[in-house]
Amino acid sequence: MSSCCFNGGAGWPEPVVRVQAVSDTCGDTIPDRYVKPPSDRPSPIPPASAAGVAGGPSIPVVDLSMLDADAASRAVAAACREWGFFQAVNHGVRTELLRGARAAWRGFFRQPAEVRERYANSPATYEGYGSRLGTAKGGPLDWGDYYFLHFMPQSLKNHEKWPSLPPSLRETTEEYGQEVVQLCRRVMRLLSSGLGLEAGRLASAFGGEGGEGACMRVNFYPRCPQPELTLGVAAHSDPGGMTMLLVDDHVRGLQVRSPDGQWITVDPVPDAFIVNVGDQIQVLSNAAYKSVEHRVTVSAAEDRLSMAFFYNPRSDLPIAPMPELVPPGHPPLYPEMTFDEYRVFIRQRGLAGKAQLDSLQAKPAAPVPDSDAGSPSSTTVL
Ligand SMILES: O=C(O)CCC(=O)C(=O)O
Repeated sequence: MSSCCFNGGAGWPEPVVRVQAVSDTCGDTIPDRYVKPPSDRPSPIPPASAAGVAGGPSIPVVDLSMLDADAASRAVAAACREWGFFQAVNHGVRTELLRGARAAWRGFFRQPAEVRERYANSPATYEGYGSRLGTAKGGPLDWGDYYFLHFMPQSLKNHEKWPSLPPSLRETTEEYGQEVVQLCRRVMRLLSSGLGLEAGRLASAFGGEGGEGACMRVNFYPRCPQPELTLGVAAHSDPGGMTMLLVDDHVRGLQVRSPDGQWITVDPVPDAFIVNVGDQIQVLSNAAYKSVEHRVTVSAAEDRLSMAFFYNPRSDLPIAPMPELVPPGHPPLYPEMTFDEYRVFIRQRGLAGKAQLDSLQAKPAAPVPDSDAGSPSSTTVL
């Protein structure tokens, strides 16, 4: 294989192979490292309208332009209590901006390998162009490359670490991030009201507007000759506060665990955001809102791009169930832990569906030493 496929060194335990290069060279058979155990493999994906149009279960669609704020808050809260996910339409982020951001990032993944490799990431910070999560030598790999960057706090944001090609990317990503942060703040107010709390309560638990954290992972899933054997991202819940996901309108891939435990394929509504609750909001809401497992399937016919914008609490604030939500006479469901501590906890145990959060339930928080490379505040890529 040519050197363009590798990013040797840089702190990884073995050379990093770009999935784009594997897709171009592997023919009809994917390498073993990408093959999932039978229990994790996706079942055949039904054709595009089967879930939505044929009336199968699906994540709710919420129109955020509703004038009645109580109705909007009830709809968002109901979706997050039951599914932990919804699609937000009329969300206020300009259509030309989100289409421009998607196009700019597609443009990056179409750059020649030597341009992309200028931004190759390392496990110390994960910032930049990457192809793996975790540092276990010989560990399983997902069928996807990604780009990870920080947006907030300002002290972690560095445009120089964002791709300079295509030329529109930095400015478009900056504008896009600013509008998505406004949307996150609005949804936080709806989520607060939906818990019967004052609208700013969740935001203050996150450190107040301006104190929050935000980062973005742009995923690129190349075409895959054996999509039934692998996943673009293995099952996980998001460790942070809330995720605003923008996906390709015409390629399906996201699967969400339904309330009755089935994997449901999401039919994307064009230009909608797929919003989901992360572990920190599950903790703060004392499990009223659910941080639900999801995963990504890949396609033999088309590549797919998605942009996951993670909106998080300030990383050094203690996060615990809000006392107003803990029934008298019952202990809170989770121990107090900062988001920094939680990320270290996850990094030490690896990604395992919902296992991390479940393992914390009703147990005292064990102090977790940070033995990994890099600072925990800059390492979460999920
Ligand atoms: O690509 C998708 O649809 C979802 C991506 C995702 O779950 C993630 O980046 O954490």
